[in-house]
Parts: sequence; structure tokens; C-alpha cells
Amino acid sequence: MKKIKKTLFAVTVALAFTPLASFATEFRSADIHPDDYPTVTAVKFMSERLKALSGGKHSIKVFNNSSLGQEKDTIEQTKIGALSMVRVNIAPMNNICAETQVPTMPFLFRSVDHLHKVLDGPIGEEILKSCEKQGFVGLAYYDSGARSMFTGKKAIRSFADMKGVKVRVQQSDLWVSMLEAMGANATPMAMGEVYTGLKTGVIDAAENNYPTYESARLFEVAKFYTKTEHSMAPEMLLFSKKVWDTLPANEQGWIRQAAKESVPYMRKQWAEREVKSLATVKAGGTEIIEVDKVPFQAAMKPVYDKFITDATLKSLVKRVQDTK
Ligand code: BDP
Repeated sequence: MKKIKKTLFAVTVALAFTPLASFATEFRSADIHPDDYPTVTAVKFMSERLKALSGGKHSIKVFNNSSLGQEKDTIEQTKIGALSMVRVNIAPMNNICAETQVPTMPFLFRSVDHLHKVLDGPIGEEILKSCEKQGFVGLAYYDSGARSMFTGKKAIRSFADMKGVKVRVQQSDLWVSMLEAMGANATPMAMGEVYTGLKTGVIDAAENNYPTYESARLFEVAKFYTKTEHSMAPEMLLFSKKVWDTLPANEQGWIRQAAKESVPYMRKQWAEREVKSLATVKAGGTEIIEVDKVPFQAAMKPVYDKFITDATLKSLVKRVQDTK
């Protein structure tokens, strides 16, 4: 009898909530990172904010751990509207909207403050907006620190050591050129293949920030981390234009606001995670190597010449450099 009562109660509760639930939208968003990674926790925070702003109407469900595919796949799904949102690094967008090449450019930002000033201001907004014609509504940037080289067998201790090293890069022509200009042999590859690639010797090296080097356990298979800090390519939050266009303006406003509100939250998590990740990789046996960056910087001129070609891109780079 008690059991029947309980079941009846559960059914009544479920029925009571069904109509509400059927009007609510749970947008689907993809990420390659694990549960506790700052990009994932930030989108979960964004979902909470969106819920509050929309009075419970909208929320976001994060499909992380690459459960919906690698970044190239989830970008494609977002474009066609199969996914509402995606959090990716800016690099796989480089071949899609040219303006995203600007914040990817090697040794462009002088500091994290410089990066934030640029991305939080009109330059950042213009670059977000530039992806709209390709089917993506740019909502925000997240931090990704600075990317540096790491190798398994032979440490990189000078620019000369880059010669002929087989380095995994993100799927972007700009990234291929960047590593080639350093003398390396660049191999574009999805993130999901990097660990095995390093382990089996398909690649000698890869490059990333401390948190990814740590969370993807890459330090287990490449223990020499050389602080080249060659790019500060940020993360991007992109909404599907196809889905966006079905929403009324006030609801689009909630999404934009929730995304913006998740940025300071993410930055705080990021700063803490960088410190934690560095401690973890050191404890795991990683050697952190300081390197003279001057020859690396000097080698980047052909990359700027090849990719920063038209007036728009040239002016964006100049404005970034002139941002104090
Ligand atoms: C990480 C980014 C992630 C990229 C990955 C990569 O957070 O979005 O997929 O680098 O190198 O730092 O592919």
C-alpha cells in the first residue's frame, strides 16, 4: 500500500512537470574536455545563468569528453543546426572565417591583460561577428593561456632543436605554416589522436597549454615541456545561426548575456587550473624548460606575410598591436 502511494505520488509529480518541460528548450553544446575542465564548468555556469534569465525556459546541456565528436565534426554539426552550441579552440575556425586568424597569430599578445583588453573590446566583437556569415553566432571567448612545445624523446632547448621535429598541430593551415616556419614537420591531427600519436611515435611532439597537457595526460608520453609560448589562441563559444534565427530577439539577448556572464567565472577557474596543472605535471616528472624566444619570434615574419594579406586583417593586427 505504501509502495502504491509512493508510485502514485511520483506519477502525479511527473505529470505536473511535463507541460512545463515540453515548452523548455535544453540547447545541446559540445566540448572535447573532461567534466572538471574550465571550458566545461563555464558552459554549465552559463546554463544556470540562462535558466535564471529565462525564468526556467532555457538551459544548456553540455556533451563533453568528445562524446559528439572531435572539434571539426562538432563545428560542422553546429553549422547545420544539429547542435545549438559548441565550445572550441579558435584554431579550427581559422580556415572558416579568416578574421579568427588574428588572435591566433604567433607572439601577437604581450600579456594576458593585453589579450583580455583586445578580446573584451571592439576588436574582439568584430572577430566574433565575422563568423556569422559562415553560420556561427560568436558569443564569447574563453581563456586558453599560452601554448608551448612538448616532446617525448629529445627536449627542445633552442630554436635549432625544432629542425625536422614531427609536431602535431590543430587543423588549420595557419598552424601548419607556423610550425614549418620554426623548422618543424607539421602534422595536422584531431586532439583525440594526440596521446596515442605521441606514445607510438607517429609524432615526436605537440604543443598546448598546461591544463590540456595535464588533463589529456600528455605529460605521461612527452615529459619535456619547453616554454615557447608561441600563441595565445583563445577558446570560442559559438551558437548555431540556424537555431539562433528561430529565437525571438529577447531570448537571443538572454543567451548573449549568460555567455558574457560566464567569462569572468571561466577566467577565475582558468587561472587556478593553470597553477594546479603545472604542479601536477611537475609531480608527474615533467621538466619545464626555459628557451630563448627571440629566434622563434624572428622566424614568424613569413607567417604574417602569408596569412595577414588583405586590408581588414592587416588593420586588425595593427589595432591589436596598438592596444595599450
Ligand atoms: C586545447 C583546446 C581545445 C583544442 C586542443 C587542441 O582547449 O579546444 O581542441 O587544445 O590542441 O587547449 O586541439
